[in-house]
Amino acid sequence: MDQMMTRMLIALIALVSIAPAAAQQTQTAAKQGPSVVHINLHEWGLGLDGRATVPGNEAVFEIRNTGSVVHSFEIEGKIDGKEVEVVSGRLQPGQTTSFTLRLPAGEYTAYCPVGNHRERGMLAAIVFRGYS
Ligand SMILES: [Cu+2]
Repeated sequence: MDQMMTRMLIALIALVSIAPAAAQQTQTAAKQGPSVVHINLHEWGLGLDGRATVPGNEAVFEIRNTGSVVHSFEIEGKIDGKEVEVVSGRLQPGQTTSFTLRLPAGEYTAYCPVGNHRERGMLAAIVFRGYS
């Protein structure tokens, strides 16, 4: 076996032995406790790039107002046809808050309910996948 072949073989063995361990680790991590979703309220966005995915049913929303005006964080959606909503309350610039939500799998809408901030871009979809 030439040197090149030996090196490729070693690399291949390394890949095969690492891959199952990494997959297992990810699965374990996903099933341990809630996910953390960082919300960065600012003019004009939530810091989520328009969308966030929660792998399970539970998420801790860590919310910070990094903007220069008052903002708030609201998440709403439908559970069994009923409208539900959770609101953080108004946050001054620099203020933080957090809450934990346990929700059925589905797509929810997050936005800032202050003034016309939602229309200006402080809006994102939050998808709870639920473990399946
Ligand atoms: Cu706002």
